[in-house]
Amino acid sequence: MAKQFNIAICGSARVGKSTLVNALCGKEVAKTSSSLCSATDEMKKYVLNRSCQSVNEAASSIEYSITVWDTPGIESWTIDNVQKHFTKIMLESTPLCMIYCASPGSFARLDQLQWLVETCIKSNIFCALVCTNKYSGGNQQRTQVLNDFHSLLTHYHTMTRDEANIKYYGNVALCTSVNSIIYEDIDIGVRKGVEGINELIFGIITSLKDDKLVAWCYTIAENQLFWSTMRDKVVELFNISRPILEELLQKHGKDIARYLIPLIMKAAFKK
Ligand SMILES: Nc1nc2c(ncn2[C@@H]2O[C@H](COP(=O)(O)OP(=O)(O)OP(=O)(O)O)[C@@H](O)[C@H]2O)c(=O)[nH]1
Ligand SMILES: [Mg+2]
Repeated sequence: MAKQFNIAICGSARVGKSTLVNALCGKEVAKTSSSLCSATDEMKKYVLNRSCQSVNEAASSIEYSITVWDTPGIESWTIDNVQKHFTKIMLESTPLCMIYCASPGSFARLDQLQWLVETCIKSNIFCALVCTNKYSGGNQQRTQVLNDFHSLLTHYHTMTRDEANIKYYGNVALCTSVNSIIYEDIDIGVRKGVEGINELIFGIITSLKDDKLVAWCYTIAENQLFWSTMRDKVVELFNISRPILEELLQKHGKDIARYLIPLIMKAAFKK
């Protein structure tokens, strides 16, 4: 039977939750919308089934089933709404990670976020608080969102690292800002490329362990850009032998994730 994992994506309406899911997975799994009506008006789930050859026993394979829950963008998230949706996800199985999205200037709902973060930390669910669509508001608004995230998270853990625009709070949480797709404002001649996605994926990799780490790697397995850009960092983090990697690369070609994930698995379970 497949090992089951959940990932919960939460946040207000139209902040860029579905766009972030697609950017992380490296393919279109979630429907997005530029209209003012919510594209995600009910709880959506995307199931990713992966199987991998066990590194130790050549004959057996391990199955992972990861469900990404894209929660509806509720206009005015009441605490009841948040609790109802999140409790439903928790009942299915404990999420390995909760990703909370807020865009600059989006209605700050810190009281509900506090409940969410507290619930996650108590249940050992890693929290990634993300300022999405970072160029959609001014610098000041973006800083405000990040400051709110920071002050909330410091209630639960001191900040332990600040790297590549990501603040880490032990192995319980991180916060950062991203631009999931190209941002363009023709009127003022501004164009910004995708930012922070690879770093966020890598940040979550450094924060998870064991099966949760493997499940996260499978979630983003098809994100070729991540694996090709961040390959060296991943290799360094898990102390993977470069000659072995080169040999596999020659044999199997470009699908880096296919052979790198089993090596990550081996390293993760050895630790
Ligand atoms: N340039 C840019 N646009 C973004 C980004 N994130 C979201 N958008 C745009 O913002 C709009 C809403 O994005 P969605 O991903 O549908 O937002 P959502 O939170 O899933 O919305 P609902 O499901 O309706 O609550 C879309 O037009 C996206 O293209 C981003 O990082 N950069
Ligand atoms: Mg959506």
